[in-house]
Amino acid sequence: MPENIIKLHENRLDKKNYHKLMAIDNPHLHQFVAEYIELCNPDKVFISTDSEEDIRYIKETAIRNGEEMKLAIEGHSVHFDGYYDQARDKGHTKFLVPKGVDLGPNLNTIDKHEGLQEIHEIMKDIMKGHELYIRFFCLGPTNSEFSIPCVELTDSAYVAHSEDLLYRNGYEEFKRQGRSAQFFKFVHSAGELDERKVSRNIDKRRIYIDFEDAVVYSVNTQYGGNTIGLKKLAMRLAIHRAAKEGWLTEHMLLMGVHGPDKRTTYFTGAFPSLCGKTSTAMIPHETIVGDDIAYIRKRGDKAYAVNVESGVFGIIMGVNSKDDPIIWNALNSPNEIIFSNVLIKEDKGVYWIGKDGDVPKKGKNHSGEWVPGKKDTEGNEVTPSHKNARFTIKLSSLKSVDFKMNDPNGVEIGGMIYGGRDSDTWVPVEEAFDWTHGIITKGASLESETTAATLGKEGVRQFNPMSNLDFLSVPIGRYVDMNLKFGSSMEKPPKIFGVNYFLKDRNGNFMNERVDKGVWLKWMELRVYNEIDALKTPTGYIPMYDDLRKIFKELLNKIYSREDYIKQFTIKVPESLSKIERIKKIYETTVTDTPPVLFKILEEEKRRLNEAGEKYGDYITPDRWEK
Ligand code: SPV
Ligand code: MN
Repeated sequence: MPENIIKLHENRLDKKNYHKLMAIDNPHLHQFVAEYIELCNPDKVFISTDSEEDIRYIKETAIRNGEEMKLAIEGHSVHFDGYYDQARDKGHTKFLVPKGVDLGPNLNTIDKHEGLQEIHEIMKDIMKGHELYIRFFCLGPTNSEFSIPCVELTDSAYVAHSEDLLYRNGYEEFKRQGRSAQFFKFVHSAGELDERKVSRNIDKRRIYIDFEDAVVYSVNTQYGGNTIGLKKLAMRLAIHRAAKEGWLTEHMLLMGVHGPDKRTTYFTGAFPSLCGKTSTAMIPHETIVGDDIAYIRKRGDKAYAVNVESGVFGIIMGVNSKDDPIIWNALNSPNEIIFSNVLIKEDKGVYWIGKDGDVPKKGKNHSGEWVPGKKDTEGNEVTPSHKNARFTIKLSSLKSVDFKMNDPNGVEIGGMIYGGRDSDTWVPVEEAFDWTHGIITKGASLESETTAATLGKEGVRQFNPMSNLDFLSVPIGRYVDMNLKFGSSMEKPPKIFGVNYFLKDRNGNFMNERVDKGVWLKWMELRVYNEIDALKTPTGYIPMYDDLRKIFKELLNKIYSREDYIKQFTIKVPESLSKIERIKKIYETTVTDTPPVLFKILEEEKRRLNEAGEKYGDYITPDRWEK
């Protein structure tokens, strides 16, 4: 290792921290760390091992420096992000693209040289007056073909603490892998803080991703989705790596659905943010492996998946004791939890939109002191908690955690689910004809109405292939092709399903209750083994009424009427055709490398819909398909 790097570490780190860093035999790591200590210029550097003592130090520092505040229940704390720093900033999240590389027109990019220059300028001395925390983690279970070691440099104890709840420790893994570690690197600074301890220079908020060197930079922001490097930032690096190596990185939950005779069938599920992914993964009666990101690999003729994370950064809005009893119990017990952007009451309890009980008369939230009716400077009403307010918790705090959650082999996947926020087109659950049909008409055709998880207007229908658009680091066509290839080389790939929890009637009311998704899961589980029959429609296989009635009764003790079934499972020919046209147009015009089979499959679907429409009319009730 060059002398100057050793010297720098000797100068900048105290003895104890120096030894902790040097215990990892990886000159590339030492050099990287040295570079950013020099550039960001923190007052102090803390190297965290996997020891309880080091982890406790970070946790306590977050409280001591005011980034988190203790709450009434043991282990609970709260963190606030700035009023305008409440969601992922898509506009300022960009890929640093080397000359000659083209990611297509849908991804946000900046020339690598120019971007690095800009971000390095912003980072100069940015940690002055701050302590830098350096942490090591492992994405995926340790000691597994899925493992990816990561190092995070951050001057936010809140970010470092969050990562402790969300990821598996990796200091020992770094020591084990030594010089052979192919690791991801993250540098984050919250930048200058104001008196409320929130990032002051939001205008200089930047999140730049260098997939070539596997580095992500994030500055002048605190919101987890912009700063927790191992989450969506690492995901972009992993998609790039997966594309090169022939596996998949997906924005997917991973869960065990429990079938007859103690059978467990594992499903992945892709849903855009705020569309029911976490609450599906934590549904009563089933077990959770993960709620957000999955790595999927083929072994023999089977597909296996792991949860990249070991905790949940989940949306809290709407969590209540009836619909989400598992999350509810965890959130009301003495666990280690960070609440972000909720309302703190005088008694140091918390409130969020949709929680059981009355809205408090006052409290403190991301806008400061809060009372009902409060308006912000633009005249918009300030809700008690932000719609994108979150809870951060270890999966091991949930009673439904699946026993294979840390299995280095992953779990074998039986089915893959795609679902978006769709008020008028898809039926509540439908099985694709086969892998190619599923990837194209369910995954690659996914659309969803926008939500508060990203900055900008809500309720606008947007194209979001595999719910992964925000995180893609390869051109869309190539990504769709990777998905097609993954399953088409398998004799019996996982089955693919489309679900829609958000179907509305003519009056704009939801047609289903939130708990109904449990029924769709049980139906899909049985379909993986073809244990029940289904009706063939132009868009896929839909359930038979008697099967659903039985599952509704057994699972929810609910009478499911034929009338409801008919309304929910009516195939809407005009809406389905418009959707195909919208999707086709996107793949024809804005995607530059669409695999030709996509157009063929969409044309076939269009022909089936037209033929059925001529025969049965625009709105085709399920009894038409009955044999
Ligand atoms: C999402 O928005 O999809 C999340 C949270 O899971 S974030 O980390 O913001 O991506
Ligand atoms: Mn997500």
